[in-house]
Amino acid sequence: MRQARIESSTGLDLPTTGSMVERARAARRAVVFSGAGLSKESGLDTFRGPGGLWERMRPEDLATPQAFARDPETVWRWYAWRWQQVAGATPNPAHREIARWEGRFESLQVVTQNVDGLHLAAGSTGVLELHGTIAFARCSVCSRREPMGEAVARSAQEPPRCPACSGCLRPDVVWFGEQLPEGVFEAAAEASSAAHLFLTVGTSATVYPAAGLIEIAARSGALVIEVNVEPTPLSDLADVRMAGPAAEMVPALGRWLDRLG
Ligand code: BJW
Ligand code: ZN
Repeated sequence: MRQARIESSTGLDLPTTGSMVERARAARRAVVFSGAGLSKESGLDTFRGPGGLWERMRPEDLATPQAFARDPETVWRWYAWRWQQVAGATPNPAHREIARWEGRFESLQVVTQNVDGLHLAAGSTGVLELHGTIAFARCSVCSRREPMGEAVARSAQEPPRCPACSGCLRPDVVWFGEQLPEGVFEAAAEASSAAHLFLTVGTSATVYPAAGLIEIAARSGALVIEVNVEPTPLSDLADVRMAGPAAEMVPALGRWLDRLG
């Protein structure tokens, strides 16, 4: 296993010479892999850790198909509440910096576990949303989609019915035990195996298969950079670890890359 070779807690003390610097300078293909911590400074809660959503609620009661079958009202109310938080949130400096990188690399693939749409709102294009999106509801029977705002306006207390088949609407997200949207993980894995630079930001790296992308990138020889306020189980795979909030560290990383030319 590779050791973390560069540690930074300010983003200002990254080196300007050495082999890592040369790899960063030469990087043409980049992947950004993000999790809930990226949107923390946009005012959205993470799942795990202090103050996280799972401190107050059990995932198995809310984010599984079994929970929805057992108690659709509770699950729908929770997602209606989450939707309202997301609808009021705006991208933070980290989302905006990542969007700016599209002009810096020959190819930049954003892969997110987040359902909040903030990468898209910041201007990133071609974003791969591994765990779906809270912007839409979908029929649990016929899969017809409808904007979540409209579904919640029809009912925030219990799942509204599908106009086409009367099935229960559910959020268009991926729950535990469900398959990821077809082809999305495969595209993310392909980009990760071809990446020269792989930034993992704001994820606890505990949910699979998503977290496996970090392993794929490291195994394929990418320069792996981790931005997180805490170490993760996959921190040892990172060549560069930036310990701090994404909204500060990602712009600092961008300034470092700019200085390298
Ligand atoms: C900051 C910060 C700041 C804070 N700045 N950083 C292999 C091994 C073991 C289990 C499995 C396995 N493969 C599959 C599984 C099962 C399961 C799984 O992974 N379980 C593990 C938990 C053990 N996976 C699945 O079920 C997946 N499906 C699947 O595998 O299908 C295949 C299959 C199906 C059926 C039969 C057979 C095969 C689906 C996973 C779906 C995950 N869904 C959720 C909910 C989405 C909807 C919603 O939003 O409600 O996705 S769960 C939740 O976790 C959400 C997230 O996307 C995901 C990851 O969380 P994330 O983003 O990492 O957030 P946190 O909160 O965990 O971490 C935040 C981090 O930010 C922390 O590290 C902080 O330190 C940091 N931070 N502030 C920077 N300011
Ligand atoms: Zn339907």
